Amino acid sequence: MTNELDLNTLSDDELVEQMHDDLYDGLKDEIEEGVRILLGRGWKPYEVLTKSLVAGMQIVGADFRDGILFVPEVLMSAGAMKGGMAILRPLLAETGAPKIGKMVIGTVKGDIHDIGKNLVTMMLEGAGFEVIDLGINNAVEKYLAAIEEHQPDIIGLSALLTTTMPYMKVVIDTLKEKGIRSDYIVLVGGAPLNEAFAESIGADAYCRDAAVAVETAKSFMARRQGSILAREVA
Ligand code: B1M
Repeated sequence: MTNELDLNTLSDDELVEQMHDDLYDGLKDEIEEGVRILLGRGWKPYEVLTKSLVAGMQIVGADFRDGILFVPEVLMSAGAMKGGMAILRPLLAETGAPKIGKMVIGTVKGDIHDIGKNLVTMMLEGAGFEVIDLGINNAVEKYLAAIEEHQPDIIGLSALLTTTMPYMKVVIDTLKEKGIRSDYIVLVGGAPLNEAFAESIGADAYCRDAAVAVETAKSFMARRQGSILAREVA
């Protein structure tokens, strides 16, 4: 029982292992405390995120897949994960650098998974992007309205279900129909996707995880800014 255990007395490795258990058990308070302790011991926010929270969620994911955990339990884990992420978010976003690009991101229609998308948002903000997060279950009209309002450089689409990933094509096809597809970089991500799928629906790139999303967004922005400069010089 975690409430009988002083997390402060654990070594780093023991604490991370305990946090995996606490995430599994959906213990939000304990997860928040664990995050604070690791930060207090000098861990970098990104390390805390990946080693304690993301790794712990992978264990939850495997047991959900195998029918050992069910939706209510996974929701508790997700709530605990979000508690930890809320502490890390401002720390990951702490950068005085000017914004290097703007992204509109959202989970597509029919899909309510948002942990991965939130992580991508946090990491992009930390890398200096301005991110407009549309949340979950977004119909194409929501993306279009946000594009018009915010004029982003990048559109990010997230889907965690094999049944919702085809909706990404609906979004991209609509951009094509409106003649605005080439105005934006479209990045897609989510556990069931792969590069071949991204290519088949006409996305610019598939991002395996949040770190890849940051690298991909940066490299597309560099290319985009390069071509804008080239146009101005010509
Ligand atoms: Co859901 N669920 N779920 N679920 N759930 C999965 C996805 C599933 C694989 C579980 C399983 O069976 N193993 C399975 C999908 C199977 C399939 O489609 N083939 C599944 C199912 C079936 C369902 C329901 C249908 C269950 C039911 O009701 N019977 C239901 C669907 C509801 C709906 O959406 N309409 C459902 C519900 C839920 C909960 C609500 C309980 C909860 C979501 C809570 C929340 O998000 N707020 C939940 C969870 C938590 C999961 C698992 C366990 C974990 C997902 C997660 O958060 N992973 C998941 C199993 C799994 O993926 N192993 C599962 C951690 C996260 C950090 O990783 O999301 O992959 P991920 O994000 C990564 C990358 O993918 C990438 O970067 C992220 C960070 O590194 N990325 C992007 C993601 N989006 C990106 C966007 C980008 C770039 C990169 O844009 C540029």
